[in-house]
Amino acid sequence: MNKAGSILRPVPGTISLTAPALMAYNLLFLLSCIAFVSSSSHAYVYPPLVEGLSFTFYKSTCPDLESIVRSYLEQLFQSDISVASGLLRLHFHDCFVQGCDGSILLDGSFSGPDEKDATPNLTLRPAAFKAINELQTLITQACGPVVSCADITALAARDSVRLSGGPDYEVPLGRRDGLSYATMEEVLSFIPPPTSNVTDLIDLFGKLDLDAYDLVSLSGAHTIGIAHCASFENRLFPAQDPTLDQTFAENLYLTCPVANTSNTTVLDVRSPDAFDDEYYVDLLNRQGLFTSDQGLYTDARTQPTVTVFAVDQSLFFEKFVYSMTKMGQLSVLTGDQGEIRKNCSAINAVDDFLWSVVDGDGGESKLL
Ligand code: HEM
Ligand SMILES: *[C@@H]1O[C@H](CO)[C@@H](O)[C@H](O)[C@H]1NC(C)=O
Ligand SMILES: *[C@@H]1O[C@H](CO)[C@@H](O)[C@H](O)[C@H]1NC(C)=O
Ligand SMILES: *[C@@H]1O[C@H](CO)[C@@H](O)[C@H](O)[C@H]1NC(C)=O
Ligand SMILES: *[C@@H]1O[C@H](CO)[C@@H](O)[C@H](O)[C@H]1NC(C)=O
Ligand SMILES: CC(=O)N[C@H]1CO[C@H](CO)[C@@H](O)[C@@H]1O
Repeated sequence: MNKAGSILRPVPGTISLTAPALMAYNLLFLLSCIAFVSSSSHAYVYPPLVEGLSFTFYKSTCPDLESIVRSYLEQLFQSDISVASGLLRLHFHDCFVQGCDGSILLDGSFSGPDEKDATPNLTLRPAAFKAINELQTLITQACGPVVSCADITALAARDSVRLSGGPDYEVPLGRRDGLSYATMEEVLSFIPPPTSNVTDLIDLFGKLDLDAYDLVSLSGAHTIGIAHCASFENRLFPAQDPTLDQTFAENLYLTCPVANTSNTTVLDVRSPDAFDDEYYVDLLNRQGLFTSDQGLYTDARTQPTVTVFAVDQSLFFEKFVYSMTKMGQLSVLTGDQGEIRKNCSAINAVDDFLWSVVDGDGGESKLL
């Protein structure tokens, strides 16, 4: 837990965190929370659940759901751990654009441009979409068409975190799948560019009722995964961003010698595949990759949280679980809203739909 050595070395000016400060932080965090759920491994604190979602939603209709997802991903990650970061990011993009309704998964063949084709989504990984579709096939074989693609995406994100070494938390379930595509305009206005400063980010997160503390903890997802040069080139060309650590910058120039290459590098230089708090240690060392990452340490409003997470991984995990659960409930469809997609890549055909109405699952309102 004590990373003081690595933190203090390249940082000009020492940050000292007293035990009382940490305790106050913990207390503040606990006081601001409502629901407790205990799992075998750890009890996390969750925000209030949206009406219609519950931790036991599929208990009778698909009791093996979570073990199906977990064991499929365990196997997949053994051959390719990089899909984990792809799946985590998929859930983020799904939730930020018109709510966690699985619309990110839709192929564009139905009614125009889909979330996958919009600019920030150019870099979503095909392997992650494939994993969701394969999971859905397995789940449908076991339980019938009862589990939404939005829920599968949320569970896959949780297991990606867990299987990369992060917290094992419970996911409220019961989301329904959306019936419409997000427009390119919506995608561009809700997925922040990596060149964002903290003011931009706080404003955007605020529109979704996420606060600056959520911003810092959710950005911790950048503890796994990769980025293309295009996402951080603004810090290299035409001139080097003075907030970059010099050695780190030199290595970035090796990966991206000129603008417009398609090379990639890892988001967390210390432990690229491990879900841990080293991302925050990177920031303290001026080794954050994006302007949006490094700004969290430069900006006085978010710096204290970065500093605390860098030395207290358990607190980061607790807060990450809390913020992920908030994010995972953004504008969800529940009850008889939306549908349970038969194919995560496509809105159900009209005959599927009529079938489900005849079958009495109460979806009449969808005709409108
Ligand atoms: C705070 C605002 C955020 C910005 C500006 C941002 C931006 C980006 C960008 C530009 C990339 C790299 C794309 C590429 O070049 O390939 C990326 C990757 C990633 N982001 Fe974020 N992101 C943000 C928040 C989040 C959140 C909230 C999550 C999840 C909870 C997340 C999870 C990820 C993951 C896991 C990757 C790696 C993907 C991979 O390896 O394929 N990000 N992000
Ligand atoms: C943040 O960036 C926006 C543009 O995205 C700019 O208008 C604003 O002045 C910047 N704010 C600060 C404090 O740098
Ligand atoms: C990055 O791309 C350039 C040109 O596309 C290539 O010459 C260079 O070797 C690449 N560097 C790395 C580290 O992959
Ligand atoms: C990179 O490519 C874009 C167009 O794709 C171009 O506008 C820009 O000038 C290029 N940048 C450099 C440094 O070559
Ligand atoms: C699911 O929908 C997509 C997009 O319409 C289609 O390409 C794919 O073949 C479908 N998959 C199955 C198993 O029907
Ligand atoms: C602006 C931009 O880069 N748009 C791209 C988004 O992604 C699709 C493919 O997924 C590309 O065709 C677009 O050019």
